[in-house]
Amino acid sequence: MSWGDAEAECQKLGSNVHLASIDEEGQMKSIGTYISKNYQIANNVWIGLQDDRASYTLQKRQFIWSDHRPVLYMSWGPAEPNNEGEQELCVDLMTIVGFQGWADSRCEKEQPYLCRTDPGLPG
Ligand SMILES: [Ca+2]
Repeated sequence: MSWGDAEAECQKLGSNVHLASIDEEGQMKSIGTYISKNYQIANNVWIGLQDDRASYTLQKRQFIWSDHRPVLYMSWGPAEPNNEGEQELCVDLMTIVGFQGWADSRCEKEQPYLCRTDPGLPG
């Protein structure tokens, strides 16, 4: 489904659930390995990173996580983010690099998604 629909689906799972944020390289590797081993997915997979449109008007791209965590780490795939057609405001895990590199993509793209939950956080 689209990035927006995927984020809404994650939120239905609980008050602390959003599309996945990724904090560091070890976590990225675990996630990429997990998806590759357990799923046959030809599409990219949505995560919670999105272009902050407000700052985009300032000609400076800034990415934010839908769960409001600080952006501590990024793992762009080859030639990404390229903002093709100036319409790629959402971020996914690239299937061609084993889900370990990120791409900016059009938010309307229909594709699988990954949620993240933190039961320890207050709602
Ligand atoms: Ca792109």
